[in-house]
Amino acid sequence: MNIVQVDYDGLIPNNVGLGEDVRVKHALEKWHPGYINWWNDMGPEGFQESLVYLRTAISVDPKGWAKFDYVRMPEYRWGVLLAPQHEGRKIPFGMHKGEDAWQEVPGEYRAMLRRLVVIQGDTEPASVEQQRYLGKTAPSLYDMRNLFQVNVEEGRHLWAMVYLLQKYFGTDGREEAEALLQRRSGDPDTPRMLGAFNEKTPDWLSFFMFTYFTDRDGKMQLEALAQSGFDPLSRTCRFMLTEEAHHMFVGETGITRIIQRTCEAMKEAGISDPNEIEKVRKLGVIDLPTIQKKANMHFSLTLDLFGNEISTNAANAFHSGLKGRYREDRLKDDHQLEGGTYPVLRLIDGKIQNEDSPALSALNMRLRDDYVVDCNVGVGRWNKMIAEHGIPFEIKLPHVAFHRHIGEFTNIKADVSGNVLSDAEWAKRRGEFLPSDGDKDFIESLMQPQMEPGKFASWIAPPRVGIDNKPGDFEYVKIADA
Ligand code: BYC
Ligand code: FE
Ligand code: FE
Repeated sequence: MNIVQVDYDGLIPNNVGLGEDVRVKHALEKWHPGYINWWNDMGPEGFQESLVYLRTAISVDPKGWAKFDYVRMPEYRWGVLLAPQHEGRKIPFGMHKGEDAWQEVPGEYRAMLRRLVVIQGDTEPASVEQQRYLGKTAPSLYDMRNLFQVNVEEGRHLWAMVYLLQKYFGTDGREEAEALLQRRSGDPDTPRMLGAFNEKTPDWLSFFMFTYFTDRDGKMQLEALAQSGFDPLSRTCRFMLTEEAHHMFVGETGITRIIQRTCEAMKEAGISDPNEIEKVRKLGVIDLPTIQKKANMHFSLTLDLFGNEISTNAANAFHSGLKGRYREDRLKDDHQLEGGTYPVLRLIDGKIQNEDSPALSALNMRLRDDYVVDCNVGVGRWNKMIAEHGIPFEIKLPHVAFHRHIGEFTNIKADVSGNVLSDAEWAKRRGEFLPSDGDKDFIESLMQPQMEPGKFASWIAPPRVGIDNKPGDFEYVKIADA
C-alpha cells in the first residue's frame, strides 16, 4: 500500500500526490472555478450560505475516513481520494487476465475507457441538478442534511472522474471534463447522457426512491468498475463505494420511515384496508398503493440504466479487462466467459421468455439480475414493517418488462406482472401502475417544509438514531437568511 496519507494543505485535498504532479494540479485548479460556478448555479438552491453538519472524507482508512463538522456547502473540501494500491495487483478477468494491472491507460482501449469514465462522471452532477429544489420542502433538518450530504458527495464523485480524465487522457480528457460542467439534467439541447438522469425528482418520496433504486445502480456499476484492470479506476471506485453506502441508507430508511408513519396512522385511525386511499390520505400520510406506484416508476427507470440486455459494448469492456462483473473477485469460474451462456429474458414471437445467450454479450443482463436481487433485500424489510402493523399489503418490484425505454421491452407495453397489454389497455390502466396526476398533486400537497430542530413532517417518522449519534433535536442545518 502507498500514499494513504491525505494532503489537506492545498486547494484540492488528495492522496494522489498532486503536490508533485504540477501538470495535473494546474489542470484541476483551472477546472475548479468552473466547478464552483456550476455548484452555485445548479447545486442546492437557497441553502448555499447555511451551515450544514456534513461528513468530509479526510482519509481512506475504512475504519475512520470521515470527520463531521458544520460547513457551508460551497466551502466543502471536495477531494481526490483513491483507495490504497494493492502491490502486484493483476487484471482479474478478460483476455488479459493475470497480467499486471494497468497503471497507465492501455492505448488500444483508450476510447472505450474514456467513454466509461465520462458516462460515470456525467451521472454524478446530474443527480445534484435533479435534487436541487428539494431543500425547500425538506420534512426535517435531519433529512435536509442527508440530502445535502448526498449532494456534496456526488459532487466529489464528479471530481473523482475528472481527476482520471485530467491525469490520464490529455487534451480530450480536459475537453470532456469541461463538457461535464456544461450538460444539464433535462435540458432539451444539452441533456445528461443517460435517460433516468434527465427525469425530475419532484418530491421527497421520489428522492428516497431515487437514492434507493438509482444510487443502487451506482453501486452496481461502481462495483463492476472497481474490478477494472485499469488500476486508478478500480481504486477510485473502491473509495466511492464507501460513500455510496450512505446514499442507499438514506433511501432505504427514508422509505421505511414513510411506511412506518403510514402504518402507525392507519392503526391509530382503525383503518386496516390499505385501499381506503382517501381515508388514509386524510390522515396526512402517504397511502401504500401510491408508494408502490412510485417504486414501480423509479425501479423501471433505473433498469434502463443497465443498457441493452444483449450488448457488444459490455462484451468488449469485459473482454478487454475494463469492466468486470459484480464482485468478480468472489466469483468462481474462468473469468473469461468465452464459451459460456447466460439466460436472458427476451421478447420472442411476442412472448417474454428466457433464451440462453453467449455469456459475454449478456453481461448487462447479468449485472441487472444482481441488481434486482439487491433491491429485493430492502423491499423485504419494508414488507416486514407493514406486516408488523397487521396491514395486508406487500410492496412488489414490477416485472422487468414493465415501463421500459431501453432494451428488449422498449416496444411493448407490459403490466407490472409482465403480461403484454395492447396500447388501449395500457392507456386505460396506466394510472394503476404509475403515479397519476392526482397522486402527484396529493404528494405535492404534503411537501410542506419542517425546519424546526427535532420536528418531522406529518408523513414521515423520525429516524431511530441521529447522524454521528447526535440527539433527536440536533440542529443539523443552521439555516442562513436568504
Ligand atoms: N440512456 O450496448 P448498450 C450512478 C446507449 S449510476 C441513454 O446496451 P452499454 C449514480 C449506450 O450508451 C451509474 N442511452 O450500452 C446514481 C449505447 O450508445 P452508443 C452510472 C443509453 O454501453 C445515482 C447504446 O445505447 N455509471 O453512478 O452496454 C446518483 C447501446 O447500448 C442507455 C455507469 O453507467 C440509457 N439508459 O450499457 C449519482 C457505468 N443505455 O455508445 C450517480 C458506465 C444504453 O452506441 N456505463 N444507452 O452511442 C456503462 O457501463 C454503460 O455505458 C451502460 C450502457 C451500462 C450505461
Ligand atoms: Fe455517485
Ligand atoms: Fe450516490
